[in-house]
Parts: sequence; structure tokens; C-alpha cells
Amino acid sequence: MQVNLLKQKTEAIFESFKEKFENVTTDEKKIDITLPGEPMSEGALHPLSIIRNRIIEIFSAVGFTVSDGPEIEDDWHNFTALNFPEEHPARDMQDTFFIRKNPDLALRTHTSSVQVRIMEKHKPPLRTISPGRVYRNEAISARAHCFFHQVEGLYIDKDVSFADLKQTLLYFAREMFGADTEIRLRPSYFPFTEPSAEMDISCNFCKGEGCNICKYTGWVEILGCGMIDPAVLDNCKIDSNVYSGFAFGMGIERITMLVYKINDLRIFSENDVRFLKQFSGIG
Ligand code: 2NL
Repeated sequence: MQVNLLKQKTEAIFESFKEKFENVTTDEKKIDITLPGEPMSEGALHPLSIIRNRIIEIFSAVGFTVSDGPEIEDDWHNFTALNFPEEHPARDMQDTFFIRKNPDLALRTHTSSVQVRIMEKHKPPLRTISPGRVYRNEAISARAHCFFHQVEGLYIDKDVSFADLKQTLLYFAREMFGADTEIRLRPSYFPFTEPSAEMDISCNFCKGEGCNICKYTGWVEILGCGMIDPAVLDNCKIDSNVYSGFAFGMGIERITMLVYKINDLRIFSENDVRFLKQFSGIG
């Protein structure tokens, strides 16, 4: 009984719509092509892509090529060729994601592995940068994630000196952060470079006045660098008696956070359109 009632009502509605539609004159059925179209929402580049592209542009202008390599790496390319001692903490399970079935393989922890592959395959002069995703087994916070993005670069030729490193990175800093940017190199340590340094840029937020970003020092750390250790060159079949070179590595998240004043790196991978939309039209 109830079902029949529903059927009757539905049929009545259907009939009335049918009648309405059939009575529409041909004129009314025509489409008005002068009406404005439905706006299409436009996609935008992710802020990390915008900054990666800008870094590539800056180094391409002075002759660096862009190179790429696998994200799953073997021990040789990620650690051993780069002069990491057997007992180095980075090789620990706590720091690196190893592939359980084959512990010789791991998710690359830096893109230096790409540079090793380039050195093994090509003869100097070499000038290349390798942007890409890297993985570290870290607790996620506002400053650390289990994956992030890096650009590493190297320059190998006869007679490459620390002065070349300094001038190239000064050029990069000024292109990226503005022509009035100054740089400062502080001694540091990496297994694959000797000597090694951390590079700071003058704080362009407070112009040296002191602010949160530079922690009231006037300087902001942006990358690590150094002269490639001769042992690394030899491991990659490049004669360290003939050639020398410099290398550097930076986190794309870090540079992006400085450029756009972002204070939490987790937001890069949350896919929140309210964040992503703010970068449309740039880059
Ligand atoms: C950092 C520091 C660095 C390199 C990366 C490198 C690569 C080869 C040989 C020698 Cl194949 N060095 N890369 C050198 C110094 C520092 O990265 O803080 N990265 C985020």
C-alpha cells in the first residue's frame, strides 16, 4: 500500500517535469553562447617547486647542469664512497631507513649519492647540481621531517680553490636573497669535505638589528660546503693529484621557509589548499 503511494507520487512528479520540458519552445532550448563560461580553477606550483626551480635557474646561469639519481641507494653510493667510516652514526638504523630484505639498500639520506654516480661516469670538468627528495629516520617536528628536499652541487676541475667556492656561493646568496646580502663561512665538519664550512647569510629581515629569525645574531645559516675530500675523488676514480673541487648542500625547505617566512615545515606536506593557494601566480 505504502509502496504504491510512493510510486504514484513519483510518477506524478515525473509527469509534471516531462510536461514542462516538452512545452519548452525551441528558442528556450538554445544555448546562449554569449554568457560567460564557468571559471576553471587554476593549479599552482608547490612553494618547494618554486624555490627549487629558482635555485636551478641561478646555478644554470653559471654553467651547472642538473642531475638526477635513484631514491633507493646502495651503501657504496650513499655512505662508503663519501668517506663515511663504518661506525658513523648516520649508518645507524635510528637515522636511516634501510630496506629490510636487503640491508645494503636504504632510502638515500642526501643527494650526494647522485654526485658520486656523476663522478664515476663522467670525467672533469664537472659542474652539476642535484635537487631531490631525501629521507631520514627522525621524529617529526616543526624543524624536522622523515623526508625533505635537498640541492647539492659540485664543481671539479684542475685548480678549483676555496676562493671559487666562496665566490660561487656569494653569487648564489645574492641572487636568492638580494644584492645587498653578505655571507659568512664558519669552520665545520663533514666526512666528505676537507676543509668544511657552514655558510650564513646576513639577516635581511632585520638588517642586522636582531630578530627572531636570526636569533638576534644578524646571521642565518643556509648551507654546508667544503673542498671535496681527496679520498672521495679517488673513490670515484677521479685523480686527486690532478683535480680538486668544491661541494655544497642545502635544504630546500630551509631556503623556502626563509624566503616566504614560514615557521613550520610540516605545512609543506599537509596538502592544505589554504596554504598552497597563496603561492598561485608565482614562479
Ligand atoms: C648540508 C651539507 C653538504 C656536500 C654536502 C658533497 C658531495 C660530494 C662530495 C663532497 Cl659527492 N661533498 N656534498 C658537501 C658539503 C656539505 O651538505 O648541510 N646539507 C643540507
